[in-house]
Amino acid sequence: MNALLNAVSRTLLVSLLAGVSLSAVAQTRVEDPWVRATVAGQPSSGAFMRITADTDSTLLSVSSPVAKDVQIHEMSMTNDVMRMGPVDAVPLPAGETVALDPDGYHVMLMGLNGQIKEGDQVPLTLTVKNAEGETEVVNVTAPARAATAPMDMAHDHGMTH
Ligand SMILES: [Cu+2]
Repeated sequence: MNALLNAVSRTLLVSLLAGVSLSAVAQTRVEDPWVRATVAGQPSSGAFMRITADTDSTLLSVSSPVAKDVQIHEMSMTNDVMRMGPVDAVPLPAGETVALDPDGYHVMLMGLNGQIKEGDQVPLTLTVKNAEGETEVVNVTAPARAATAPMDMAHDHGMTH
């Protein structure tokens, strides 16, 4: 009887510890990252993903070895005119999934070192600051996909940057 209780409390203790360490590590979750494949000679491309932070956080920057300059841009409509420009940071409210997609915030890969072919695996490094001011570095690998969605075609970075 004693041995059984011991085993039960041990299991509880282990799961509690596991739960604690999990929440301490998994602060910012990045889902479905992808990069738009390019044609030869194309100078820039876009990277897209969904980000969920578990505390009020801020996406400060993104970097990638495939591009000389990586910027975070925001698309917005002002008086029926679509504008796009760099932003300093993207707010990531606690528990809210923020989409970086061709219609809103997106990551611009500028000054590409070479063509990004469909199926390439593109490393991206996100720097996120949480509510306590701690910096977290999130590394993801984004597969390159062909730009077939209509919204991608409408948003031609090569022409506007
Ligand atoms: Cu852009």
